[in-house]
Amino acid sequence: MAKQNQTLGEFIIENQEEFKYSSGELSRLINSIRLAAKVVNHEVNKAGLVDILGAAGETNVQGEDQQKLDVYANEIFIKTLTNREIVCGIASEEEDDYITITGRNKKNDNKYIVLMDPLDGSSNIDVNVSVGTIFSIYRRVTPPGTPVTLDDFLQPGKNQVAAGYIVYGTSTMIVYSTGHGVNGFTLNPAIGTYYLSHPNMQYPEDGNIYSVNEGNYVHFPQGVKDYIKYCQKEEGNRPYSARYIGSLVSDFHRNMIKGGIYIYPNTSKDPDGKLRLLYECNPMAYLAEQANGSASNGFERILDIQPTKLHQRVPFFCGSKNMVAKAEEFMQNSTS
Ligand code: AHM
Ligand code: MG
Repeated sequence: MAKQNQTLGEFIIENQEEFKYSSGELSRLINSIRLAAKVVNHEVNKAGLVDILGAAGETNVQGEDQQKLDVYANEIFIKTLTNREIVCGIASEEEDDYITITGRNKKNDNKYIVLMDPLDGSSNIDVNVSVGTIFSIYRRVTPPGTPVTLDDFLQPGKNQVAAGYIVYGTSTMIVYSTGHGVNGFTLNPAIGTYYLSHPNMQYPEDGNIYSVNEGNYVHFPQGVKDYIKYCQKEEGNRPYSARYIGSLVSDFHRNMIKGGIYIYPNTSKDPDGKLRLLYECNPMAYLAEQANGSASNGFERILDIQPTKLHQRVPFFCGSKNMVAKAEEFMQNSTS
């Protein structure tokens, strides 16, 4: 049960037994993420002060320039989880392949794997706009004590045991779920403690915000074009407001609180969309469903999709239930 004024540390301990496989391992894992997030937060917050902005001179697996803070956040999360020997494998947007963690005695009995986007929306850093970390946690499917395999990572999103994000915004927050609703914790930077500020977060069933990069309109499938026209039509509680930060975590966070839909569809240029299934869409879809929202690729529930590749992309429609259902209706009734 969520209590006001609780710290994240207290909340993790008090709610540990709600988790069906509870052995304390998942709690320790979330604790490690909490710690790494504090370190990254500290660095993100000083981004404007020191000369650490700009591309690090490396290109990631998607062919994108990496910003220095992406590299930094990636290292911090990986180091924190590896040093604590708390997981048996990690996959990250910034790593071509998954990482096997063998532990000091070359054996690893940990049950969990983590997939993450250590710093999403990093093109926003240069202009002082919120960015986020996204994480997704599964139990491994291969036997403990053996090295992880790709099968451990290619699980459908419905197998997630926990997921969450950190938003480095006007305040820094951790929002996560272990399958018992979604709770949000705000960092008090003066003392480095996260307090429960948003217990039991819920998407309103309906909303009046649509979030999509309309600059790509000409490349959108007809169903998305039709849905956008529907959003803009004067009728009932429409036209809706258009709000698009271009930082998934922030757009999702606002829509969950206010009611809205986020769309990153397939386009004629990117037939699978832009966002990554395993460490962007699945964790957000898990949180959306835990908060009474929904997430789809336009035709199918995101959490039901069987992944085939670590860095697979997927069209993404996520938000208030009735809005996602309406967008799906437009997608399914259009021919192109
Ligand atoms: P990134 O992983 O390279 O940061 O890209 C993901 C980001 C999302 O946070 C955001 O919603 C989307 O890309 C914005 O893309 P666009 O600029 O094409 O609208
Ligand atoms: Mg990303």
